Order: sequence, then C-alpha cells, then structure tokens
Amino acid sequence: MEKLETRCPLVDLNGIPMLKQVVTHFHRVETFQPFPEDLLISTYPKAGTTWTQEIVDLILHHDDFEKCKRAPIHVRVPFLEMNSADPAFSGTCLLEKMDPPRVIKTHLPLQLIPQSFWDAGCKVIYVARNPKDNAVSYFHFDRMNLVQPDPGSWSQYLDKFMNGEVSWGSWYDHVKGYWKERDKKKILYLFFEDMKEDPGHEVKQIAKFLGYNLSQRMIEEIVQRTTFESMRDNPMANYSDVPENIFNRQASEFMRKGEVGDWENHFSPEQNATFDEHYKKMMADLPIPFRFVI
Ligand code: PPS
Repeated sequence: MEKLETRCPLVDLNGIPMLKQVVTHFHRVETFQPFPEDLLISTYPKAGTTWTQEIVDLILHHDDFEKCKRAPIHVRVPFLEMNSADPAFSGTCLLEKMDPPRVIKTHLPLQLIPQSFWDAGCKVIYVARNPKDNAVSYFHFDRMNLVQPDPGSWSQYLDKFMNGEVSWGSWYDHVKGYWKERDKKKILYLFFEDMKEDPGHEVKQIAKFLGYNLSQRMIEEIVQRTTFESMRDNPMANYSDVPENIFNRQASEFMRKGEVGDWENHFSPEQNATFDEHYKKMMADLPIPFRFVI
C-alpha cells in the first residue's frame, strides 16, 4: 500500500494548488466514465458537503432509511479526485464498483470537472458557504486532518485563504465558477446558510431537483436525521472511522460546530475590516448573495 503522505505538499494542477496525491492520480478522474444518472455533489471544502451527501442518500432511500447505515458516508458517496495506489482508498475505484445512479463527492472547481460529466448530462448540487465561516472551518480542519498542509496560525491561514493558496485553490474562483454556469448546466446552487435557516425548504428543493415529490412527514424525518447533532452522533456520517493518524481529534473535530457566524469568534476587528475590503473587490464583478449571519 502506498505510504500515506502526511502534511502533503500542494502542487499545481492547471493553475489550482492541489494535494500532490490528487495530482499524481488525476488521470483516473480524466478517464472516469460517468453515467447520465450520476449525481455530483460539488463544494469548496468545508461548505456543507457531508450534510448534503447525507440528505441526498436519505432522499434516494426514503423507502428504507436503514439502508443509509450500510457504510460510512465516504464509501456511500465516494470522493472523485481522492485517489491513491490502494483501490480501497480511491474514489474512482469505489465508484467503478457501484451501479448507477451513483452519488459522487467532488471539490473540483468547475473548470476541472471532466467534460464527460457535462456530455452525459449529469446533475450537480453545488453548496456554497460564506467565506468567513468557510475559512474558519477549513482552518480547524487543516489543524486536524494530517493529510492537509499545516495551516500555521489563524492569521497566517487567513492570508493564505484570501490569496487562494490552499488545497483546491481560491474560494472566490470556486463559488463564481459554478454560479456563472448554473443556468446553462443542470446545477442546483445552494447555500449553507439557507440550509441552516430553513432545512425543510432546502431538503424539499433537493428532492424536487432529484425528481422526488416527498410528503411533508418524510421531509421532516430527513431534516431530523440530518441535524448537526444527529449527524455528529451517527457513526456512518461523522467520519469516526478515520484513524487518529489521519484525523488528529485532539486538534479539532470533523463535526465541529455546524453554525453560521462562528467567524465572529475568530476574526479580529482588523482582520474583519481587511477581509471586507478584499471581499468587496473580489466579488465586484459577480455579487453572489452570501449571508454572514442569519
Ligand atoms: S469536507 O471535508 O469538505 O467534506 O467538509 P464539509 O462536510 O463540506 O464541511 C464540514 C462542515 O460542515 C459542518 N456540518 C454541519 N453543519 C450543520 N448541520 C449538519 N448536519 C452538518 N454536518 C456537517 C461541520 O460541522 C463543518 O463545519 P464547522 O463550522 O467546522 O463545524
């Protein structure tokens, strides 16, 4: 088995800083064969991927929710570009053994999604999170996930996040890339803040996008099963199977807080002012309606 590289360096993939491991095996993503029924759940890291994965799996198995306990979330919904020499730890290898419709996780920016997905007409659910909470969540994740580069101090990390010098690149480019294409492609563009504020509404929207008209009782059941607390306590959704030599839980938890507005506990007034100024400049050409508090 390929030795897992901890604190993996970032290397360039068509202009995007990416974990070396992802780049080494990227040919598998480029040659992957999607089915038209496959669904992509795409996000910038830490924007609500796992939450959406669990919601989608519950919608697809609404006739028997017990089926969602069949395997951990990263096995039920494999991670397209996370590949290694070991097939058991390779998104594309797991996917190739599954029948359609497959649900696929990716953090790839839109321009790196292989053309074959668009040619096949696959649907995409994109989830975006306001950049302040996204940065805080990513910082804590990089402290605990020993595969990711060392984040350094919060202030060093925030600079890197703002400059797009983190795995999967710039938050700005990512959220804008999908926003621009959402009407031309089959992209349902969601916001973490809306999911938190009115989860029932968002679950209903996702179900409709997938072609299901679920009863109100069913929607409420899915909302209950995907609260932060339910997922934190669900061993099939909380990544508790990932060993300590990869997730250092002394540093932080995968299911950390799940809130909107935790950035207020991290940003100093100066950092906040600098960030707001930068955000204004970066989003001037495409004002996506992000909310920083609900
Ligand atoms: S990853 O590693 O990119 O797949 O991470 P991702 O799942 O995108 O993001 C993890 C953050 O989402 C929070 N989370 C939730 N919030 C609310 N409700 C539910 N059900 C839920 N599930 C996961 C998780 O706690 C991380 O956010 P932070 O702010 O760090 O707590």
